[in-house]
Amino acid sequence: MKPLNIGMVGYGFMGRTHSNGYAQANHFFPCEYKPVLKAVCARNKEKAQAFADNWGYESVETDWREMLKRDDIDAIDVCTPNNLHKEISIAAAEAGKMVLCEKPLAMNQADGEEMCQAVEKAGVKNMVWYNYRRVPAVTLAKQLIDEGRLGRIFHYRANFLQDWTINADVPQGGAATWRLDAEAAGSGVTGDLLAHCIDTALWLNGSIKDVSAVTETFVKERMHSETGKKEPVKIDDACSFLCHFDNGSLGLFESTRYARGHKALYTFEINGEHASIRWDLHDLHRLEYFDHADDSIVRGWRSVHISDGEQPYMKNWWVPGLNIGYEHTFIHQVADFLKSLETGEQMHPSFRDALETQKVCDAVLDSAAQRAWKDV
Ligand code: SOE
Repeated sequence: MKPLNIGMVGYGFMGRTHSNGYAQANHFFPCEYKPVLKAVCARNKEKAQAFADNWGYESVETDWREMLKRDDIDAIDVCTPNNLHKEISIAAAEAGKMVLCEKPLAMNQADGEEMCQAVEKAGVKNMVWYNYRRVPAVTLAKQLIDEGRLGRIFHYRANFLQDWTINADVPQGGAATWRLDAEAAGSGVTGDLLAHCIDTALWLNGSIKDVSAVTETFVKERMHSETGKKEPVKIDDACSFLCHFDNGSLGLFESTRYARGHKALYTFEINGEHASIRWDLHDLHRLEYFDHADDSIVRGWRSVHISDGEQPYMKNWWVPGLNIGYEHTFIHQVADFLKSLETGEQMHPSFRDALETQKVCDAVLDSAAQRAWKDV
């Protein structure tokens, strides 16, 4: 087996999901390439060492620039807050490393464009961790749409609802709450949650032409972990937008961190001329499917349990009837990346694909700020 030596920058929640993906992929998806956990990099050496010990990283670095100098590292996994994605990704590409970057790609479209140019100029493999594409039920939705089973698409509806920032005492900034700090995150729910919905939508339903959005920041001031003072909150707590897709369908998207009772409810529904599909992250191994061609006396929504070997990814897992979950999306993403190294095919979503999502996010935020429709 050929080693793929990984150097990871950052070690938070996403560091864990990716590390698990690297550890598991070869067990279930045989491939020429095998990830080797060479180094994890973080400013706090003790914490990085504890992470390395837990996940089996061979070494620890405290300066990512030092990691880029190492000849024993092939790929850099960027798991930092969003404001560091650009600098690290560009430097990694210039050092000839493959770059696997957490979502969203960048703080904005201009930065994303520079990142695309850097990886393309260096000719290095790249991908962005929009993991929900690789939920088997979502991949099956793609297959059904590509087979034409839905026919002409009329409506695309998506929500991503959470409730973890309702308490005004949650600070902005800091390891666990940098997503509330505009300096670190760029935006709020738009870049964090809607970006997932947009990535899936562009993949399933094609490009978005224009958007009309509204955002709200419900808690106007929060303690900043760096200054220790209450500072204005500059991220969007909630964002909803309407859009036209280039295929003529209408889109309706909503995201918030203020939907009491919802921790991470990502749902979408797509209505076509012949059939509709809907999916719900809290029941992620099911795809609901309504086919108008069914015999009318039994016509209705089917709840398809995704565990059969003929369904995407499932032949590599247990036996029919036994389902898999959230962490497997990252295992699938690693497995597909390793396969792309073997076949030489382009991995998706690439930096370029993720730039398309970034463009929609920017248009959404501009639209909300200017109270106007915006072309993407
Ligand atoms: C935010 O709470 C978050 O962890 C996102 O950052 C992830 O991308 C999403 O998958 C789950 O929610």
